[in-house]
Amino acid sequence: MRIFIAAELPQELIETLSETSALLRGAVSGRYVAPDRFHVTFAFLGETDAARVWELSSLLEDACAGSPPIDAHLGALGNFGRRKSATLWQEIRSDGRLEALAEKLRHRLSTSGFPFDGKGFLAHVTLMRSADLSSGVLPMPHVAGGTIDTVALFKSDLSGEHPVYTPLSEVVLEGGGG
Ligand code: 2AM
Repeated sequence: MRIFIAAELPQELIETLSETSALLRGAVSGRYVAPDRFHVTFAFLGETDAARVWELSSLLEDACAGSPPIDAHLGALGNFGRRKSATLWQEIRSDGRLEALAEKLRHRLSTSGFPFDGKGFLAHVTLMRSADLSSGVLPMPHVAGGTIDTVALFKSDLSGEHPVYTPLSEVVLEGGGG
């Protein structure tokens, strides 16, 4: 099955990202990500043996142990890919805490023999895919802060009209130390 590990987002960030997404709808053509699918990917594993999912769940528990919830806020818009078919996202800042957790998770995946996409981690939430950035001027994004307290192992099913992301296991961040 197709697997990735990502942070789930608190309601206040989802609502603000939805406001930015609504502004983008008026400015840029492309495929919009539904707000219930917003997330911050830490590691994309791709096709993974279903028999190893339990192992991944405990790896996730271990990597998150002792990590307190992460205060984050939304930043600038950015994009990957080609100008006429770009992935458009909003940056998410956390004083390096998201980066540190991504590093820890990726290290554990490597040492446990789980291959993952090796592109460097850049904390972002994808708002649009196949966006034509030549078609308009990007709006100023809405910004807000919120606390990220859940990391999940997701199954991604691309067989239907829209991707379906199903959490297979979730870890609540609850270590001390703020
Ligand atoms: P993106 O949001 O920047 O597109 C599920 O596909 C998630 O895994 C997406 O959030 C996607 O990031 C991320 N991802 C990272 N590397 C990927 C890859 N090689 N193929 C598909 N998705 C990838």
